[in-house]
Amino acid sequence: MTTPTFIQLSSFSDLEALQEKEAISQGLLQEQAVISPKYFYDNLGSRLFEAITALDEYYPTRTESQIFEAHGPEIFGQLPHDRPLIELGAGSCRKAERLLHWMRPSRFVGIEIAAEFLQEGLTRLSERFPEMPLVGLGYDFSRSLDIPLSLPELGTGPRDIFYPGSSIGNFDPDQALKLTQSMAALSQEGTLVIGVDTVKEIDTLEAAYDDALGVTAAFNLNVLNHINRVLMSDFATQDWRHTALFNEQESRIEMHLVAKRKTRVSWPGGERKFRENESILTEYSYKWLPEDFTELLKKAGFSEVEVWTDPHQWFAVYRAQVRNPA
Ligand code: AVJ
Repeated sequence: MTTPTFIQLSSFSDLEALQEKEAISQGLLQEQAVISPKYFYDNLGSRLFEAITALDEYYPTRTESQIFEAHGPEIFGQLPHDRPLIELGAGSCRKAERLLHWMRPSRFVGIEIAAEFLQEGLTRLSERFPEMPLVGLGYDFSRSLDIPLSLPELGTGPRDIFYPGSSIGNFDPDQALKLTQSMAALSQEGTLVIGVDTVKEIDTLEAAYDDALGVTAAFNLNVLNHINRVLMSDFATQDWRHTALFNEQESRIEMHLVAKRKTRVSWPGGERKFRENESILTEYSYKWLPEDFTELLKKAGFSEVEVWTDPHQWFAVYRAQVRNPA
């Protein structure tokens, strides 16, 4: 059995650690306070997210799996077997586990910000697929969308890229264009398979982000615990409540933490007072009409865009090639 190779790319220098705290504190001091959604994914947060994906209300993961189950061989079966497959935001590698039944890449590379979580997933994967070379990269690609192309562990091109789960929803349309452009560069004329949530009934959308058990509320509130550890701040989770609303104009879910009462939060070098009902924006989750996302992929340099969806059109999976300059 091959042991997974693991590389931590974001091993912070002291300067970077300082810049990170500075960025968080700037976010908290804006008129509309913000915390980046990447801070959801500490170890507990990653587990809470897994729990979210098991909720009745949270249709995206389940629906995407249905699409893969129904069309997996068609989507992945024709991909050449001699290429590396790179998954962005591989998490616990559960999707990769399914996918490796339909295709045999020359190696599997998982990139994930929650490094510990990824390592666990890769270990499980190595038991199921002992012959497959496995690489884990602990890397936060929200810091820089320019993934280091020349890294030997990524293998040589063309490479196939897998970005499921509508993780691209955290990026606004401009950022999403830049990200898909850097995916085109990373793939070096390979194939991209990407899962993206669609626009649908408001009630369905809002229930998915505000479930009856309160798992999403816990996931949202837990960001404060993570920030407390990174920034040494003194957020008290009991002073905050979760909200999630669909902004139709912008086609995105907006998640906030709302102050239940007047509160003051302090950290070394700063403080912020919040009025009752003042909020912190923690996440945007954009929803895309298939025709608009197809357009975005074409703008980013992809061609031959194909789309698969479920009977309700609640989720969409796109496969696209990087256009070969004739
Ligand atoms: C991981 C960004 C795809 O937007 O649906 C789930 C995160 N937030 N519930 C999403 C999330 C609240 C999720 N993504």
